[in-house]
Amino acid sequence: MRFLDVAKVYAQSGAGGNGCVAFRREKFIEYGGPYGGDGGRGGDVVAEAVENLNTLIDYRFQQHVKAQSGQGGLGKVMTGKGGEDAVMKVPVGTEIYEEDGETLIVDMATPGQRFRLLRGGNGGFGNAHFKSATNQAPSFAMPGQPAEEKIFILKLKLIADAGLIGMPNAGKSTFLARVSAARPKIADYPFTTLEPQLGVVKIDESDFVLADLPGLIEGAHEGVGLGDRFLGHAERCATILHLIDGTGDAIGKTYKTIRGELEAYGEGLAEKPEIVALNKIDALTPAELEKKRAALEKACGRKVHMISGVSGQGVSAVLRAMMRDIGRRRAERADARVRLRPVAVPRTRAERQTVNFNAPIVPQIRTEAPKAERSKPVAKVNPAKKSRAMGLAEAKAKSAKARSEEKAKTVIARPRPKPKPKTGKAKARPKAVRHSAKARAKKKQARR
Ligand SMILES: Nc1nc2c(ncn2[C@@H]2O[C@H](COP(=O)(O)OP(=O)(O)OP(=O)(O)O)[C@@H](O)[C@H]2O)c(=O)[nH]1
Ligand SMILES: [Mg+2]
Repeated sequence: MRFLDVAKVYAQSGAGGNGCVAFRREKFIEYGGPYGGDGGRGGDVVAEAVENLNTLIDYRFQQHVKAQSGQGGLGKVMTGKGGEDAVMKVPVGTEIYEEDGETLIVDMATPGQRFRLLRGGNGGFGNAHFKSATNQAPSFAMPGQPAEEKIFILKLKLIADAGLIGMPNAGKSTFLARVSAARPKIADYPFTTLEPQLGVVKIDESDFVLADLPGLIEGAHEGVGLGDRFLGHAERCATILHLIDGTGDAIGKTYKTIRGELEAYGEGLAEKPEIVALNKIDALTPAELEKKRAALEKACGRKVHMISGVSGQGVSAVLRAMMRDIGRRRAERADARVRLRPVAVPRTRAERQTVNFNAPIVPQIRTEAPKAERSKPVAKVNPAKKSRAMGLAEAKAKSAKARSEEKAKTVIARPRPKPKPKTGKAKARPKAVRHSAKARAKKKQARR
């Protein structure tokens, strides 16, 4: 299948169905009244990101996408059928732009993501909708809303973790074939690779997606060679592996040319983590190797990996360095996802009253003094009065102690009477004595 990363699509949503003008005509039902139904809704145009696609080639052959219109309303107050939505399936990583190609509408970066691009028209109201006390037989209905239409530009930016960049013939495709199961075309002429190739790399129990991008040459940002349009695929990468052909001349200049192209492209590519590797070391003598390494390290100002895509020398160390950058970015994204996770705020009364029985039981930590202690207010004592008060209190305590000792001496504790064992028959309560009126009056007199 051919790779296509830019497509132009003409899309149209469905128009709403017209409302119906109808009157009820039935035997024995006089003044049946208005009976026309509403029109159906037109279908939307929806974009959906799907995982099993990796090119926009479908839109080379199908450039018009049209949703179904709604059916008109019918008699007997029947609403017309709604139109079917038109779903545009796009690969994950597709950006959808306005016709100008610069105003981004949506980035379809997550599998299964759906976005409504055009809204279908609403159906018009039928005449039954307009009946009222003052207009009992309306003979008009509303037309459906018209469809929307627009031109969209789709741009696919591959979701790769790492990108391979370099001059043509630097050995990028050979490297990809070495580290993954991908089988890109390899040949000793420039621009063998004409479109990006993807491969899954496995290293130390982890894996990542590596993209082999077509070669860049001086002036690529002005369209020389294949231009820089494939650099868009490196925009989402966590790291860039910059390969330099060790058998070539002017290593430092080659490095700076590619860096210049990345800077001219912009979009943050020049600021991305970069790993620099001198390739094809199997074809170099040790003296040449040292000379070229020194030249490259001077040009890039950092450590350079020495590798060979053919013999596999130094490849694992490069992959580990790439995995470190990728792992760092993955951790940052995971953090951001946690931070951006919406906090569930109860909105309805029923939600607020819901008890979460799954919540962990946290033991109550008492931070305040117990209630009994709190209830005793601590009286503020004047320091002058304090000694007197203390003296009084001491005297009081002493006298209380002396009294209790005296009591203990004089009072002989009597043993408590043992409770009598209960007999079978309960003791009858004394009956209330009812006094006569004369006796009560006498008692009242006595109280006075
Ligand atoms: N000796 C040697 N030759 C290599 C090595 N890697 C690649 N080559 C050769 O270099 C030539 C170009 O290799 P490719 O992998 O096609 O280079 P590329 O960077 O993909 O080139 P484009 O797709 O044209 O940009 C081929 O003839 C490879 O055999 C290497 O490590 N050692
Ligand atoms: Mg290639």
